[in-house]
Amino acid sequence: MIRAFLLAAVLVVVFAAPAAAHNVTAGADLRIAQTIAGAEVTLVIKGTSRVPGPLRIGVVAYERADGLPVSLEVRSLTGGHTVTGTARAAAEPAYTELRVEETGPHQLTLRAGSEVAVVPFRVLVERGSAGDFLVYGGLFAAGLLLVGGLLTGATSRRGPAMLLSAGAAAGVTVAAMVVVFEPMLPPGPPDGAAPTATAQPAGGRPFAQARMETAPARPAPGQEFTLRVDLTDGSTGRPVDDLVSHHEALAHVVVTSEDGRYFRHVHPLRTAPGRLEVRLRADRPGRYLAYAELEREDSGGQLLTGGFAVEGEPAVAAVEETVAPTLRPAPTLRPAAPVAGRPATIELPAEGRVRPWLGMAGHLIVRNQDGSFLGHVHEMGTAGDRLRFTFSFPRPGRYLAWAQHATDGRIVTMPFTVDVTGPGSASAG
Ligand SMILES: [Cu+2]
Repeated sequence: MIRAFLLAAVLVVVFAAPAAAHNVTAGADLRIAQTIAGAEVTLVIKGTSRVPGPLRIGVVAYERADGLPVSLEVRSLTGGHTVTGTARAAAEPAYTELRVEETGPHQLTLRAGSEVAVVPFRVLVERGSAGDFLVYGGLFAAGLLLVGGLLTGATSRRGPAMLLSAGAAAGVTVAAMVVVFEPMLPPGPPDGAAPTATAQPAGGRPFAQARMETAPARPAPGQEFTLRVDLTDGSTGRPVDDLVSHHEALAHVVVTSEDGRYFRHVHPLRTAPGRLEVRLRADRPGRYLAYAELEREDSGGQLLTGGFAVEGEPAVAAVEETVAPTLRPAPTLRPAAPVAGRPATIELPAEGRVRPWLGMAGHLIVRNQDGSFLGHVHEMGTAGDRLRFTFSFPRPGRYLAWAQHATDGRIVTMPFTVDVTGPGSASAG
């Protein structure tokens, strides 16, 4: 009987579905960076433990976003129940409470300025685990049997009293065993989880294929345009709509001009299934390179590339872009002449108080001159007002690099170049 019970419990946990992508659970908040209305924000949906109950949603301001009004709409995709509210972006946002009626798939529609993003997510609530059931069940049964044993013992019927006490001991043993072994077992699926996929391709889902284009097709300098990334599944050709939040965003898009004077690190909005869009402006004509870093559920991270051209006379604002980089101190490199294929340390002072952004203190993005290589690493956890990165440049040559961190109301971008020597050449040390 007990063995059957334990076996059933083990089967329940072994066949439990793995946790899915955009989940709002009791333990974890869902954080998604968005570039919207010319501002950089992070949408936060707080984890919830009670459904029906309030879902708390806030908008953290990072750049040109303080006080930005955002309208919110949460809709249940199973019941259709819809609630609306408003939020204001702030460094420490006040959370808007929207009541959800059920667990399962939902979508959040976010509107700011003239832009709209639709973020799919799941509301999950942890069920009591099979282990909890066994612990409480075991203790409850033990308690009943013990009382029974004492009562029968008191009426001096030895045989039945022994039997009941033995049962009580077994109940306590089951409970104790579960307490000891349960931490080693994976938790069961929470309420509202996606049903386990039956036909999962072996080795995970294929990588997404991207088509990157701009609207209008030939943006003019100084004119706002939309960079659109359409993602399709390589095998089925259908839109890819299963991106997982990866470093707190559905996709990280880096756009640079060929010469590296233009740099944007943005977080496009999901505007339709498989479609990501971000509004940009470039002040100089020329060729631009775009990279999208994203992760498909059950597939791993990938880097997609594309490009577009800006045509026409340079816009007036183009002047300011070239001034800023020359004012910054050069970073400290160790070794002073980095060698291809070996780790180099890059250290530079932060500008102001460092606020975590995208889950990290600092980000370093590195591109080679022709744009065929793009690397991205994170700050090493240096205390104080310095940022330190370790990066292994793949080949000799000149690299364009941008170190980024968030501070109060602003994202600081520090561009610099690094010359990397081959392993054979003498190091200037
Ligand atoms: Cu990013």
